Amino acid sequence: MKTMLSGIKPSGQLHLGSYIGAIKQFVTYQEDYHMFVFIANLHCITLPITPAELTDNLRDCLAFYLACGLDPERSTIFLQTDVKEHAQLGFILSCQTYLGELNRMTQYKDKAQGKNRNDVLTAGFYTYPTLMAADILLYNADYVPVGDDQKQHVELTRDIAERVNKRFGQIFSVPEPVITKVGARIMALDNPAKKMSKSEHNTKGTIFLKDEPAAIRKKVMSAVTDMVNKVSYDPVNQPGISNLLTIYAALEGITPQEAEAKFSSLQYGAFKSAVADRIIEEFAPIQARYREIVGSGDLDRILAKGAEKARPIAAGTLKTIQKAIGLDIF
Ligand code: AQP
Repeated sequence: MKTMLSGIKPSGQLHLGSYIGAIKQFVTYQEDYHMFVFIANLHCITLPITPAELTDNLRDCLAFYLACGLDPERSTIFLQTDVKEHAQLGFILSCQTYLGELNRMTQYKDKAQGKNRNDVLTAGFYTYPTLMAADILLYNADYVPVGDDQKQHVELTRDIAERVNKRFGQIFSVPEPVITKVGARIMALDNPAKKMSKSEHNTKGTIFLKDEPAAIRKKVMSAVTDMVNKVSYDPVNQPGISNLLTIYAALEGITPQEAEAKFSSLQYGAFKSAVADRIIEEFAPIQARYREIVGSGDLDRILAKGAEKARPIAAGTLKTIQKAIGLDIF
């Protein structure tokens, strides 16, 4: 069975984009792959976050993984810091990565244009792609399901793996990104030119997994559209409507074109209402399970079990590379 690995950085509340672009995929893939799903807590501290918020987010992330259908008996679900090898391999790989490569990372370039960047952006934020490479390579993952924005990081991981293998012998599997066909980039409802994001402070554009039905309906009904007045899938000229079609299609397991055929005769108001209904229907059982799970004592036990399964694999890979590069005496 091939190995797949992915994770989420719970730097804020999880949202519809995290669900469609990540968690929903993980749940499907656990049927056919040896699946590792982790909570990327180290990645959360690359940008400012309060300790209380971070702790809450970690618990929520795990509870939502389970509520959405990740099965700890089938998948290895763990917290990144419970496996110390992530940070250790991250440092080793940062010594195999060139500054030019990190400078080219789009997420860094975007943030590096901001005001006061020298006092805001940390060394950890700059080198986080090498930590992400370690996350993946520790488990010799064959495939890494990611949303559109993370593809570049998996490509850097491949380059680092190939470089290490060339220099020190065959150590790492070279992973391939897996990008979902529908919903790899869910856009903000209030600005379809921007990705739906946890760190976006304007919450009108983001549907959170925790949102009540009334809030979901309000956000969808006020989603930015256009003056064309025809429901059609045309991301260039009708980005708002196309985003809503993509959301509906991803939840329904159909193509945006099939969704368009279903709604093309409707006015925007009726179409938006159908999309809101579909999201509310999808979230209802997830939110009910989340409420049961989040207060239960099961979360600790599940993380402990996941770390127990992940640690020996990670330790084996770290030992191999340490030996290969001459860090170990025995
Ligand atoms: N809007 C999205 N559409 C589709 N996929 C998405 N993902 C995130 N947002 C969308 C995918 O979810 C996985 C986990 O992402 P992450 O939470 O670890 O990091 P991120 O991409 O940086 O997510 P955010 O919400 O945009 O967080 P902030 O605002 O903190 O940067 C990834 O595979 C991602 O592509």
